[in-house]
Amino acid sequence: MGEQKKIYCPYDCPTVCGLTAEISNGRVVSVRADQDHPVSSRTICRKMQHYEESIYSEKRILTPLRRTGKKGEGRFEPISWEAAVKEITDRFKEIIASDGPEAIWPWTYSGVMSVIQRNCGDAFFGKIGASQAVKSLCSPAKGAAYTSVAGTTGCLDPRELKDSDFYIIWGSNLAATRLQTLADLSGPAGRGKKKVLIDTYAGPTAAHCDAFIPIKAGTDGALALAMMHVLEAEDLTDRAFMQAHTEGYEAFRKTLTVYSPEWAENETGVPAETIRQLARDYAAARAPAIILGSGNSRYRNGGMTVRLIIILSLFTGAWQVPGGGLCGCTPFGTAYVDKKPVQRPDFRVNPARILNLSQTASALAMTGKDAVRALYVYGANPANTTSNQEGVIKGLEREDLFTVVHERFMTETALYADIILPAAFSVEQADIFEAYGYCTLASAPAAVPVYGEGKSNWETFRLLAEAMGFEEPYFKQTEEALRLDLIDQVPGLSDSDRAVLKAGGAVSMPFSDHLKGKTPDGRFLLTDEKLAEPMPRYIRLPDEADLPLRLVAAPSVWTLNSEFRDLEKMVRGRGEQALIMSPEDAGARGIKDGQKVVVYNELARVVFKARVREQTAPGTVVAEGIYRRDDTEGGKTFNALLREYLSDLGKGTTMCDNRVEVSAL
Ligand SMILES: Nc1nc2c(c(=O)[nH]1)N[C@H]1C(S)=C(S)[C@@H](COP(=O)(O)OP(=O)(O)OC[C@H]3O[C@@H](n4cnc5c(=O)[nH]c(N)nc54)[C@H](O)[C@@H]3O)O[C@H]1N2
Ligand SMILES: Nc1nc2c(c(=O)[nH]1)N[C@H]1C(S)=C(S)[C@@H](COP(=O)(O)OP(=O)(O)OC[C@H]3O[C@@H](n4cnc5c(=O)[nH]c(N)nc54)[C@H](O)[C@@H]3O)O[C@H]1N2
Ligand code: SF4
Ligand SMILES: [Mo]
Repeated sequence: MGEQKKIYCPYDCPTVCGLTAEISNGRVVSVRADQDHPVSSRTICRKMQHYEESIYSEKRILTPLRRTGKKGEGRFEPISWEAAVKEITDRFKEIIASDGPEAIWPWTYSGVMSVIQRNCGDAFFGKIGASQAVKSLCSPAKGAAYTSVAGTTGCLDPRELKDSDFYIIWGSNLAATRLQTLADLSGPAGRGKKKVLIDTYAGPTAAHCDAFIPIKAGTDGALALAMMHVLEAEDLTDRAFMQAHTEGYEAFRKTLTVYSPEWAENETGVPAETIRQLARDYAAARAPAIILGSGNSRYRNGGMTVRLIIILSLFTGAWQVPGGGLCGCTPFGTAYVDKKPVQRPDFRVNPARILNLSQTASALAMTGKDAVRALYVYGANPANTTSNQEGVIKGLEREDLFTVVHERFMTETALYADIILPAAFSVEQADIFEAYGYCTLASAPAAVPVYGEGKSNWETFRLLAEAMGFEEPYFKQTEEALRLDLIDQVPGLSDSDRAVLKAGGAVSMPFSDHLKGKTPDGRFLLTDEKLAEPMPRYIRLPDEADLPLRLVAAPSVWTLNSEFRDLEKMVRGRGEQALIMSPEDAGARGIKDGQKVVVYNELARVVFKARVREQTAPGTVVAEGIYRRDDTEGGKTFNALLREYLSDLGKGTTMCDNRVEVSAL
């Protein structure tokens, strides 16, 4: 047996599972669930069970590369780090001199979620004065809505769900994205307790639930309002709680009379009787928990929808009892680790413009003095994760755009780079990990030397800073020194927990106190004067009438955004890019299960394989996962169909809110 070291899953997943890596001759030879981990000791997902295969994959990029072919063609030659750093910083200096620093746009999102590697680019690009970004790819609408109602109050840690007696899983595919939570609900803690899933289609989580309610995409606000209508009409609201702990209840409840279950049936496709029963079951429970995913926030009305669901979670006073209330994400409300020592907002030399990642195609199409002249992509794959894929690729093809991609694999985006820098894997870099779905904190030093010539984000920015002539001591630190410093600064840790983190380990943090409303006056805000829509109400999505179906993005159990597509087993298990549709919608178009179909709107035509499934909400078509462009017909994936709309709150993605039509190929 080789040496054992604790490592952590670095990906954008709520758990940050702990793994034990077996290390032999400086290489990871296997990984398994860390038996000491406060959340994930039982199991880790199938995707991470052979992490070593990704780390030492023959597909991994091992040296810096310079483009020799046309953009997108994929022809590169190896170059040294010295040459790559010189070429990048020479170009940056030229562009700053000719067009100003805002012509440089760093593009990063969630490839690596750990504190140092995710955030360190901000210091470098702030010092340059580069353009900034609205980081909008995931769930800003959900975050903004939660903050509006609950401020920085924490919500339920999933470990508290053992005390709940009724579960509504609302727009979350637990079997893919919250495996540990699903294990709890399906195990002794959840046995005999009713679990209701509300989603647009019966994904893999449905089999674990007692009831499944298919709902038309983007209409959850109507369901929440109708449930509150029933609670009011049948005198099931905890009025004393609402009066004492919320702001705006009396005015809001008067608006509920129009939202009858019959009205909501028409909007949502959920039968009025089902809505009534759900509201009654919810009110009858002592400690009901709403487990809220991000799905229903990714709409032009997503912020409002989330506000309404959070308000519903307050209506019966559930937040007062253990296990009752809302299990969203970020149960600790705010973060444990102060990011400022990593991001260094004080380095920023200008109030640079802020471009939205969900509108990258438009940003790259700007010309003249607004043109983006250099794009620096790290920890992200914009050619396949944001809106208007064709538009993004058109931008990446521009000969006058200098593109650097810091990556581990030859992604769709890397194919368009002028310079590719090889990235390190999480086990090869030091960092701190805040789980966004649990109250846990973890940290680990680098466990093995870097394979090939890869470098961490931190090391890369250090080299670039040196070549730019930046003298700040910040850029001279090692990531390991910074890691230890940051751990020293975490407030409220015991000495022993601090020692565990420094040595490499995970600690449990206190659960949030849900009733200490951390809003300005300690009360939850039903009405919020700071918003364009202070009074919550139903906002019907606009109907692009000629395109009758709404296209929804869902996660795959086999992959995580662009991650794990290097593993053949995952790619095979997942199969072809597929479109899940209801028998009604398929029948009306003469489409049979397994047949090839083309999904189209004014942006693109994309080929999928039809999967006709019962219990898919009519009018809604769903596709799981992000596919490789070269595994699809015509190189177009789901994201080619996404318009650049933004959500009502948080300027976030609307990746579930796009009208399309489908026809047999
Ligand atoms: N295996 C795996 N794990 C992952 C990911 C992955 O891709 N694969 N992604 C990771 C990332 S980046 C994130 S942000 C988290 C997300 O995790 P969660 O926030 O928990 O959300 P998801 O599990 O993605 O589930 C979203 C669900 O919402 C549904 N949905 C869409 N529109 C609506 C609607 O209008 N109403 C309702 N009721 N449901 C709707 C979708 O069909 C989908 O099933 O998971 C992370 N974990
Ligand atoms: N169709 C569709 N589109 C989606 C989604 C969907 O479910 N369906 N999900 C959306 C959501 S919720 C999200 S969060 C976004 C995510 O979108 P992105 O943030 O673009 O994330 P990924 O696609 O996972 O790409 C991350 C890349 O970072 C690289 N990487 C990993 N670790 C490191 C590192 O330490 N350093 C560097 N430099 N690179 C690293 C990986 O190899 C990977 O190629 O996608 C969104 N887009
Ligand atoms: S991807 Fe999610 S479930 Fe899998 S190991 Fe990582 S944190 Fe755990
Ligand atoms: Mo995400």
